Amino acid sequence: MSNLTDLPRLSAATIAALPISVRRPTYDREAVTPGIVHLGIGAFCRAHLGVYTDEVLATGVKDWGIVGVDLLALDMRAALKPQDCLYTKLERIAGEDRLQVIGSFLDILTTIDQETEVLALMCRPDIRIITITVTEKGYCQDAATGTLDETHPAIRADLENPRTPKTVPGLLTEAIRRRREQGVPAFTVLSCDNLAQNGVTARRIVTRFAELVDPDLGGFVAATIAFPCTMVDRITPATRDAERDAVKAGLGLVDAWPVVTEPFRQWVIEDNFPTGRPAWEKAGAILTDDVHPFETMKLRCLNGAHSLLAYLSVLLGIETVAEAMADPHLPRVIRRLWDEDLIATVPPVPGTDVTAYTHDLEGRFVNPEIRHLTIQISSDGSQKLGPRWLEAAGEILAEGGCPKVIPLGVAAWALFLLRSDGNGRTWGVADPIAERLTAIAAANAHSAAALVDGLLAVREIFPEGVAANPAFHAAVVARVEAIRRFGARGAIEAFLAE
Ligand code: CS2
Repeated sequence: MSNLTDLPRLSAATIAALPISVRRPTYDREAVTPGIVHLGIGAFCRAHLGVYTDEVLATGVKDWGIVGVDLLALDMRAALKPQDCLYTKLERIAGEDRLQVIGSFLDILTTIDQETEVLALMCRPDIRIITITVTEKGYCQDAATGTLDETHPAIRADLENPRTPKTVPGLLTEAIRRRREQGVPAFTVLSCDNLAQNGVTARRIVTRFAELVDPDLGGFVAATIAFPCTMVDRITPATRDAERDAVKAGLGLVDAWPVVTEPFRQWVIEDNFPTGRPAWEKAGAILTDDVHPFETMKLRCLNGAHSLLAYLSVLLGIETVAEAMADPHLPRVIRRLWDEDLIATVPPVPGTDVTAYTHDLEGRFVNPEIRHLTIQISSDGSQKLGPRWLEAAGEILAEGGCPKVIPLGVAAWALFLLRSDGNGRTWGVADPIAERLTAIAAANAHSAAALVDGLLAVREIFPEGVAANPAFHAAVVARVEAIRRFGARGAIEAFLAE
């Protein structure tokens, strides 16, 4: 942590001292009241939801402030409360830093020691939307089927004690139950996570959880609660001390936890808010009837390429996406992923040429000012492989084809699970089922076929139609063998020569 003591802290009291070049809330924050509770306050939602909402508040709207809830962690509240929940958004692009102080978060709570307050807040009539960014794993779903994982230990614990929930499905269900009991109109649940059909997934998970608590409540959730889908996009890596220092220099004040992000942002939202919503379109969001094509394009083309770069980069010892894009081979590999596998699987996207979109992605990925760690993107593969690669693979296989590049990605992921390049370089595997995956990989490391058999049998990740396809299986085995025999670099070169 950088030295936080030598300058005053960013806060409502010190904000007037900011240099003129730093944008800040132009509205009276004291007059803003909460309308949104956000579950899972991390960097991404502060660079995305927080910024869009800040711009809406700047239009004079007063009743759509946000209260953030840190789930089972204390650090965001500890960082932001002393600065009146103000924080800096640092937008970085070659040679240029743009600083803006965001004011849309009014308070931060944590479920660690404020469980009662969090549930009481979620039941307030003025709270009309619950937004969520808890990453894929926060939905406690079985990734292959999308249904609630009823064997998940945290879900089981919440089902045993549904009045004191810890999980997102548990918290939402209990708040919905109490609002119903108290005669408070329902809220809308807005998932802002990178899941295919995130609203549909949230609805399925919460409805099932509620049904298990009480079948009548399950019916109530299904009949009354809106779960619009969204596509969210903004590359926002974890903040480092160097960036805290850059913000400190730019503000002349200390911000304990700024967010660093690229200039690009996109938000496509299904316009289904029976309880009202902020006019996010005033900040550039696209409100539409059908998010599906946008989300498929983003999850497959952006996130799918990110994951391929990430696993190959970890094997090659490349630390960031920008460095991967400076590699002589990797940009050509993701170009082939797009051109040969993914673009054809994306349905028509209104107003967007998907090939042009992938060229724009190249421009975003090369940004050297955004140090997006490949090891960070490698996390939670069990949750990410499905929406990013395997759904597309399943569609290609169902039509009688075989994906050309996705098997290389699956092979790289399989070898990544071995946690070592065999020459002394090691890394960690972060995944909700890391223990199981790394044990399968280690036990089958003796042969490419055994390794692939072992991993493709993990049904929560690989749907039957993909796992049981002989052509797909053989393609992954061939890629694993090539990486083993020639090293990741040699195998990539050979692949590019095909
Ligand atoms: C990344 C995403 O970490 C990851 O898995 O692919 O966080 C990505 O940066 C965002 O979805 C961009 O909108």
